[in-house]
Amino acid sequence: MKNLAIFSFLLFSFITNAQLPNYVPTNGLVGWWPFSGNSNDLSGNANDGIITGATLTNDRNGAIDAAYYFDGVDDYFDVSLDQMDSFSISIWVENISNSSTNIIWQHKNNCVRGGGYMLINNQGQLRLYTQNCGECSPGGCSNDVDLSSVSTITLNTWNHFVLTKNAQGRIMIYLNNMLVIDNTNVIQNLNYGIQTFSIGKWHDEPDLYFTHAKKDDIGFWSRVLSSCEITNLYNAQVPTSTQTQTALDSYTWPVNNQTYTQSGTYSDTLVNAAGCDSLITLNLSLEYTGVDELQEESIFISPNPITSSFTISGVEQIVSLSLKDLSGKLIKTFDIQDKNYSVSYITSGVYFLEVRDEIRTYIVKVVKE
Ligand SMILES: [Ca+2]
Ligand SMILES: [Ca+2]
Repeated sequence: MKNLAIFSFLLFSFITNAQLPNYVPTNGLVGWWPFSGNSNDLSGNANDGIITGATLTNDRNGAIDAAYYFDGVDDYFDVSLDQMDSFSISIWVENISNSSTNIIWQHKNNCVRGGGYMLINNQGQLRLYTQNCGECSPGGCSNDVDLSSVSTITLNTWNHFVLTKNAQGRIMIYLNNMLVIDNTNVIQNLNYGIQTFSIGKWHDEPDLYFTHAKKDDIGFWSRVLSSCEITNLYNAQVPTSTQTQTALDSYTWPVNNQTYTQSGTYSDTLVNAAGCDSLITLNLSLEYTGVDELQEESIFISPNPITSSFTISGVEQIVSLSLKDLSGKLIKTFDIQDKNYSVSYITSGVYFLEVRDEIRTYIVKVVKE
C-alpha cells in the first residue's frame, strides 16, 4: 500500500510537471512551449519544437533550466506550424544586445511570404513586418506592412509580447500587458499553409541572422486572444479568491447555486469586476445534524437512551455541552461542572448532543425516553 502511495505520488508529480498551466487559454491553442527543460509542446497537439544550439537558463522567476538562452551566433528554435488568417502569439524575451536583426519570432517562408516576423531593432524599438510578396522573386516586396512601436525595449529585462491578428487583418501588439500597436489597415493574405515558425532566427533568403536573447513561455493560438487572457498570460495566473464558509447539513453556494452536503473544497469561475474570468474557491465545513452522520469513536454517553440524566466518558476536558433538536435548534446548554447532566424536563425524542473539548466538537445522537 505504501509503495502504491509513493508510486501514485510520483505519477502525480510527473503529470503535474507536464501540465499546461491554468492561465494558458486552451481554446484554439496550437502550441505551448514552456521551455521547462526541453522544447516540447504541452498543448496536446504534439508540435514539439527543435532547439539548435540554445542552452537552458533561468527563467524570469529564477527557476533553473526553465527558459532558453540564444547566443546570437547560431542558436534557434524551429517548429512547423500552419499559418492562419487569425492567430495570436505570446512570448517572453530578455534582449541582451540590440541589433538591426534581433528577431523575436518569424513565421514565413524563404520568399518572404506569410505571417511575418517581429523584432527589436537597433534602437530597441519593437517592429512588426508582415509580407505577402506573391511570387518568390528578388527585389523586395511592394506591399509590406511595417509597424513600429514608440516604446523602447529595455535590455537585460524580461518583457512580455503578445501579437494578435484577426481575419479582417487587424493587428494588435501588447508589450507587458499594454496595447502598443493597434493597426486596422492590414488587409494582406498572410496565410500560406505550413511554414517554419522560428524563435531567434531570421531567414531573409539567402541570409541567416541570429538573436542574442533569452526567450521563454511561447504560445500560439488560432484566434485572437482577449485582453483578459493576455493579462492572465502576463501575470502567469488567473485571478483567484477564496471563501471560507461554515454551515449545518448543507450549503447552497450563491456563486453557482449548487447545494453541497459534504465538507470540502469546491471551485468555480465567475466574472470579476474587470470583466475577466476569476477562479473562486470555497472551503466549506459542514457541521452535521443529520441522523446518519454521527457517532464519534471515543465519546460515550451513558445511558443512551436517557431517562432523566446522563454522564459522558471518553472526552478529556469538556468546555461546552449543549443539546440541539433535529433542525439544529438549541434546546439546552448544560453546566459543565455537573458531570451528571439532567434532561428531566426535555420532551421525549431524538436529539443531538454537541460536546466541545479544547480541540474539537463531537456530535452524538441521543434518545430521551
Ligand atoms: Ca519557462
Ligand atoms: Ca551557439
